[in-house]
Amino acid sequence: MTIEKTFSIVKPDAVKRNLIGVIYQRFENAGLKIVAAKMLQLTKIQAQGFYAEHEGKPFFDELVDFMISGPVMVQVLEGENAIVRYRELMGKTNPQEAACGTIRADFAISLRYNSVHGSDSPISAEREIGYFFAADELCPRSE
Ligand code: IDP
Repeated sequence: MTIEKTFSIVKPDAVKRNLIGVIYQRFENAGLKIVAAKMLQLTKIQAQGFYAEHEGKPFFDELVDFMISGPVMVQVLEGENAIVRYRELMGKTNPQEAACGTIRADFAISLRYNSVHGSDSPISAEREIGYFFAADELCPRSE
């Protein structure tokens, strides 16, 4: 059994539509524990740095503009195989390709306005958690 931590964002389109609670419910129903969380208004520099791997792609500037268009919720989720399991719970990037019952199939508006982010690998999870949280902001939940 591998207990992992993964990084998650409830993106501005979902925060604007008052979907924080229902999306958090999906995390908890799936057995993922929230071990850190906060609401943030990202700066342009923060959003550009977070999505640095996409710099130069045609959708980069609009992605950054979207991510700073309103507050986001950032959180760390913990659980068995949390990284892959949370990616499955979110569904594919494009909601039209996302499996029924996934967060993106149920709530996303479009490929860009797709409601949630989740780390895609252990290396990304470590980088992304560290990008937004200090180590002492994570609460152990071993119960
Ligand atoms: P992911 O969020 O499923 O990991 P990535 O490929 O890392 O997907 O893309 C990051 C984000 O950029 C997506 O979640 C989506 O909001 C946006 N995005 C990705 N590809 C496109 C595109 O082709 N057009 C518009 N936005 C895109």
